[in-house]
Amino acid sequence: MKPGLLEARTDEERAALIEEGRVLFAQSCTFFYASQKIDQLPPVAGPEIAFCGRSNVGKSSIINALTNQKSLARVSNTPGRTKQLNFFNLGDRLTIVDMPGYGYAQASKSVKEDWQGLMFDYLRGRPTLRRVILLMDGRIETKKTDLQAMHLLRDAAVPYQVVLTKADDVKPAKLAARQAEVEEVLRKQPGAFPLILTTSSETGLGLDLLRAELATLAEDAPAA
Ligand SMILES: Nc1nc2c(ncn2[C@@H]2O[C@H](COP(=O)(O)OP(=O)(O)OP(=O)(O)O)[C@@H](O)[C@H]2O)c(=O)[nH]1
Ligand SMILES: [Mg+2]
Repeated sequence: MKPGLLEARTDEERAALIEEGRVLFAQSCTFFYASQKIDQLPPVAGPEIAFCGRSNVGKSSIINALTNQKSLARVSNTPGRTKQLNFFNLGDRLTIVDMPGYGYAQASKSVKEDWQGLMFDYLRGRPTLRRVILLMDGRIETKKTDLQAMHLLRDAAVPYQVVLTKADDVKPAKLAARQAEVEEVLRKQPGAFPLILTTSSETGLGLDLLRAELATLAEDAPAA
């Protein structure tokens, strides 16, 4: 893994990382696989990252926003929109996975168990998975299902990073309190990456930093 934002010592180093992120995400990004079952995953290829989080937290939206594409991943007001693991290829340098959301109250018990099973099998069995981006809503407090996801990630030994979403829809003071709350939660969670990013897919806030961080996990650009 290459040094990321936490290791950047100067403004120049930080700017260089942001530029790498911009260049990576300016590549074309295409959907290439949907899997409903764990024995139907696409073959393991290059480095992979996955977006996970509660239903409706904004996983599909942030994939669209990061890649500057309006309808690459399907977004919906109805929670539970994404029902499979959807795989996207970003410039042959990074595979991005959109995961189904958890914590959807109306889901049946069997659907919830299927989700947990699929997610855990995927997380454990994917050697190229570099990091999971665990999205948490910037407007509401940490839920029990978020803690369960953290435990699943810990048990699967997959490094994960928390990213807060929907920052445009919350007052700054409340957002700051939410951030402090998440920091406190993560202090007790081994395996969480120490940098929390705050984002909005509506305004683009924080997306340059997330692109920069993800670029450190991608395959190097081919030599020109
Ligand atoms: N205000 C605001 N709304 C957002 C933002 N990101 C997503 N939304 C809205 O939140 C809703 C859910 O977004 P999705 O991207 O479909 O959420 P998801 O996590 O993929 O949901 P599932 O696939 O059901 O698990 C949609 O109505 C989006 O428009 C954001 O940054 N700000
Ligand atoms: Mg979705």
